[in-house]
Amino acid sequence: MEAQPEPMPLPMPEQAASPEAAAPAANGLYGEYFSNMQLSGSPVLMREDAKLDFNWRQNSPDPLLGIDFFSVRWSGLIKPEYSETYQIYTTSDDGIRVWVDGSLIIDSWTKQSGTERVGEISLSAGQLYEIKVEYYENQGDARVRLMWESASQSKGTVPASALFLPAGV
Ligand SMILES: [Ca+2]
Repeated sequence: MEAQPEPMPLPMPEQAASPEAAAPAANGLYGEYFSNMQLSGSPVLMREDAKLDFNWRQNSPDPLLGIDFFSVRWSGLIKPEYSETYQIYTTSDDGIRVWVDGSLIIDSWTKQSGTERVGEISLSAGQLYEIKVEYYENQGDARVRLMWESASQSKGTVPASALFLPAGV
């Protein structure tokens, strides 16, 4: 009997060869924009936002929306660098609420101008946690920013490198 020929390794596409293939591919969060303040009905705009650091002032995020009375839901995953308690901060005009890993850590669904809020959660380095941010603009100025801080990390906007689109987007 002849020896079985060595099987030829097939060239694999880059993605299939990587164990990370199932992981979210792109950085940022997935934004659904609604032309009302209640996140109700179908979003009029869906887009990827690399990070949440917007100051729309008295303008609109997009011509599809008005300058007032809109709302946005961002969803995706957040990956911390350290195993520590994190402070999650928002600055928003107007209302905001933030869930991380299913916990509502900031709950400020109210009319307000440029107010900072903070919530706290313990996270483990390198793990992907679900994050959801809901926001609405009533009238006048509109802004929203998502920041974080921990013992090893100074306060700053959560960078795109720590944010991932939800699966299936
Ligand atoms: Ca406002």
